Amino acid sequence: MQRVKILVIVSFSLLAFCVWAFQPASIVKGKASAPALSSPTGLTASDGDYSLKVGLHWQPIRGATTYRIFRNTINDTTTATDVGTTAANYFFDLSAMVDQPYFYWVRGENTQTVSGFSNADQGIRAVGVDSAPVISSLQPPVAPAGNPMTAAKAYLGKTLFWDEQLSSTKTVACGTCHRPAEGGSDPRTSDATRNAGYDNTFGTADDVFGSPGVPVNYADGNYGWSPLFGMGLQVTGRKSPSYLNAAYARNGLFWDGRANDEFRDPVTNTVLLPSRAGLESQSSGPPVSAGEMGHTGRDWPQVAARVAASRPLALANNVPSGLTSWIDGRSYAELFEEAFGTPDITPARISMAIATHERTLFSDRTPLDRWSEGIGTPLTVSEDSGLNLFIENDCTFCHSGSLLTDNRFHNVGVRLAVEDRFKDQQLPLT
Ligand SMILES: [Ca+2]
Repeated sequence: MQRVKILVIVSFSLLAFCVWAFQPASIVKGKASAPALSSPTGLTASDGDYSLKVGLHWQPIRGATTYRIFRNTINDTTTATDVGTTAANYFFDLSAMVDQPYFYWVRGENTQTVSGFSNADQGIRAVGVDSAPVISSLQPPVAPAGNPMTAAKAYLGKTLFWDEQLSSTKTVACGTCHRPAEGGSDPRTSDATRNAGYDNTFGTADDVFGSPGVPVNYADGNYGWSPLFGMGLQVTGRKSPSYLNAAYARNGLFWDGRANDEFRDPVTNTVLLPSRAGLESQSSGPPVSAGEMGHTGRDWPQVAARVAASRPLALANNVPSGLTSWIDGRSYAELFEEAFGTPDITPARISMAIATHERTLFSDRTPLDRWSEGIGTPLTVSEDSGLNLFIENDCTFCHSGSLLTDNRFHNVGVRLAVEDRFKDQQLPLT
C-alpha cells in the first residue's frame, strides 16, 4: 500500500512537472509572439516609367520595421524571389531585366513576426536609350545620419503635416499652405491673401500676395485685433514655396535660405543634426510663428503639449484609408513610440517626423525624365518648342541639373531688395 501511495505521488509529481514544463513554454511562446501584422496594401509597381529600375510603393502597416520585396515572372508567391528589404515604404528594383514583366509583392516584418503578402502588382523596366540620359532623374533624397528614413516615421510626419491641431487656433496645418496637388505651394491669390508690403499700405505697387496664416490670437485662446488685418487672417510677407523636392536643397530653405542644413533642438539650441537637415530646420519655424500657426509668444514646448493632447487628425474629414489603417485609432504617444521607440512627444521629434514625410515626396518620373531616358512617346511639339527656347535663351544657366535649379538665392530685381523687410524679422514670415 505504501508503495502504491509513493507511486501515485510520484506519478502526480511527474504529471505536475510535465504540466509545469509545457505550460511555461506555452506562456513564453505567447509572450514572445507579437500582435499579428496585417498584410501591406496598395502596392503599385511602375509600368515602364524608368529605364534603369522598377519603382514600388505601398501603404505602411502598423508594427512593421522592415519590408521585404518579392518578384516573380508568374503570379505565384511560392516561387517568388526575394529582391531586397527597406525600412521605407518605397523600393527600387535595380536588378529587374529590361522589358521583362514581373509580378511584385511586399511583406511587412519586425523582429518577432512577418505579415502575409500584399496584393500583387505587375511592373516593368522600360527600354531606354543606350547613352546616358540628357538629364539624370532624381535619386531618393539622402536623409541626415541622425534621422534615417522609416515608413513609420514618414507616416507619423504625414499625420502631423495634415493636422490642423498643430496651430494654436486649430485652423492651419502645414498642408494648408503647402498643397501637393498645387505643386506643393499655395494657390490662394486674392485680396484676402494680400500683404501690404514695405509701405504698410494696401493697394500700392509693393503689395505681396502671401500665404494667410492665423488671426492675431493669444495663449489664453482669445483673439486680438491687427491694425492691418483686423480680426481676419494675417497674411505673411511671402507665398509658401513648394515642399516637393525640397529635400534636395543644400543652401537653405524658406525664401531667404535661413533654414540651413544644420538642425538645432528648438528648445535647447543644441545641434542635433549637423548636415542635410534643412527640412527639419524649416519645419521648426511655422508652428511658433504668430503670423502662420501660433499665438503671440508661442514656444515649442507649447506646440508639443498641444500635439500630446490631441487625437491624431481629429479635425480632418478626408484621411486616406492607408493612413487611417496605420493610425489605427492610436494616440500620438503611441504613434511616436512606433516611430521613435519611446512615446515622448518632443519638439525635435515633431520636426524630424515631418521632415521624414517630406523626404518621401520627390518627382522622378516627369515627362522630362522619360524624354531624357528615351522612354515612350517623344515630347509634344509644344513641349519640344519650349525646351528649345529654354536652352537657346540660357535659362539653363540657373535652371540646370536634375532639379532644374542651382538651389541658390538670386535677386531677380522684381522689387527693391530693401522692400523685403521681412527677411530679418521673426514675424510674419513664410
Ligand atoms: Ca503696399
